[in-house]
Amino acid sequence: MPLTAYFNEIRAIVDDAMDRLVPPSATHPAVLHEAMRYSLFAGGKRLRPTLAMAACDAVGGARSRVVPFAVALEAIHTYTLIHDDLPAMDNDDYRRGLPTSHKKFGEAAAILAGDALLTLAFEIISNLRNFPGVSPETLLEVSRHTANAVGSVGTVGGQMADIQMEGAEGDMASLEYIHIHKTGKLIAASVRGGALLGGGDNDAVNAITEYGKNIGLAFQIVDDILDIEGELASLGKTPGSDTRKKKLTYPALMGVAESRKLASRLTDRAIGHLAILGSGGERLSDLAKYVIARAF
Ligand code: GRG
Repeated sequence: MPLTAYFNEIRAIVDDAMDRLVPPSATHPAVLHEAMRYSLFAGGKRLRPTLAMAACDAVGGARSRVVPFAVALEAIHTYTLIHDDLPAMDNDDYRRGLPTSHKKFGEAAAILAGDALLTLAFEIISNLRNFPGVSPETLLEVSRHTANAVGSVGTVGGQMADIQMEGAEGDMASLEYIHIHKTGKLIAASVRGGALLGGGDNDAVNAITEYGKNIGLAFQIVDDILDIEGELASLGKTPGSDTRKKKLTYPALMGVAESRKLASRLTDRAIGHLAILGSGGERLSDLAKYVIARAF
């Protein structure tokens, strides 16, 4: 099956589960639930859910064991985007081709929609009934690891460092810290969680985690490049915002050509970690290639 068809298949499964697991728009207070659903269903790529499902596929796990986790990942990712777009952070007007949450619903509702999505994600992950065939120990470990990946030593820490470094001189170590934490950790947690829930053994889970760390960083480097070279129509957000905000990025530090080479090296390294999975790792390998070739 071509990768686009795979993305579409996963999107349909995840969107259907999301519709069931997220309270309906009319639930009181309606503006909050409308805002949560507005951003969730605004047309994201579903990259993290797809990676989690592909990791589960790679270890031969039943997909039913990972679908609610995939929904939770998208809820977490969507909360980071809503909060990142706020006036106190990146102050962006467009996301996924639509007005940002605070532009449509106001700042208070946007903050609370983000808070509610993050909380809902862990409500979903910690409900054993959502994960048929998964042991409580495995679920607890996935929950702990995911929380760690998105907290103060993960995504939130990366975002704080990113804000602190705006307009500053910056060096490679700070840049690597920001990108690994802001973006890479959630991507790595997506594949690790998918492999664990799919019942992968230690070697497979560790190999897939290393794969995730490498594509996580490659993904953010490509995002930096797209901010320079991308088009508004395909990105769904205004390009050039990193430069305007004097963000510390790979192209700013090493130029676009070297950044591309680095993303490519990281992708090769990621694919190298899949060797122990044999043909089971092919889909993850295709996804790694997609990460560096993507245009949005
Ligand atoms: C607010 C705690 C907090 C964290 C924000 C992820 C993040 C940290 C900020 C988003 C800013 C940004 C553009 C980061 C680059 C990487 C990234 C997460 C891009 C968007 O992810 P995609 O391309 O988006 O998967 P879609 O819309 O397709 O889901």
